[in-house]
Amino acid sequence: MRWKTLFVALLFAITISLNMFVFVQAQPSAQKRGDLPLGLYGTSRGKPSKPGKPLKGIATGNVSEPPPASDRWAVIIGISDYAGDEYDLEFCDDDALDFYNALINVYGWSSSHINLLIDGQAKKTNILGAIDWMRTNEGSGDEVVFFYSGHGSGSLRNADNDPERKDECIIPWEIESGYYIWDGDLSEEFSDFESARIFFYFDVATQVV
Ligand SMILES: [Ca+2]
Ligand SMILES: [Ca+2]
Ligand SMILES: [Ca+2]
Repeated sequence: MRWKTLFVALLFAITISLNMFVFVQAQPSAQKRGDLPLGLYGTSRGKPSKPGKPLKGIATGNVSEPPPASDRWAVIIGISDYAGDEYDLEFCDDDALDFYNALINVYGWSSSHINLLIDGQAKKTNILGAIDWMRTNEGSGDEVVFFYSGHGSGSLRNADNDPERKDECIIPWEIESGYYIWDGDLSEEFSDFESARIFFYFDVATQVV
């Protein structure tokens, strides 16, 4: 099995392996304007995580220096306005835009290396297409970032046919269950990336199915 080190951050940055996706779950009411995870290079503005026993599969520590901007690629997704009126959220689009602007203005990223999907742009096919775009461009020494702010869900029905009993998903703009992207799907999507430096950020308002 091929292992790579992945990094997830909400209020802190943690590292996980490809088949140990961790979804940080936040209620919509907890999503506040400006509550932006900036832990990419160890500069989180949020509370530090509590000391204690690390979660299984989680690595901790500082991340090495990033490659030059020409070798960094990102997909940033923020969905506040879902299809219909029932499941709309607040601030997920703002958080994605803040993150996009922070990468460019604070960390010197190139806008041409960032695929930004907001609200109706974040249909399932577009999200998967953006991952394909990143896979086509990235190389072994590159840095890859996947940022998602929106609805998520979980299932005990082995929704993705991976060995986990409990599975989690992100929910594209369509909101319907047939469009969910499960952790096993994401693991598969990223399994053949060459980069060993992949950051995942999930700021997820959880639903239960
Ligand atoms: Ca809507
Ligand atoms: Ca499973
Ligand atoms: Ca799974």
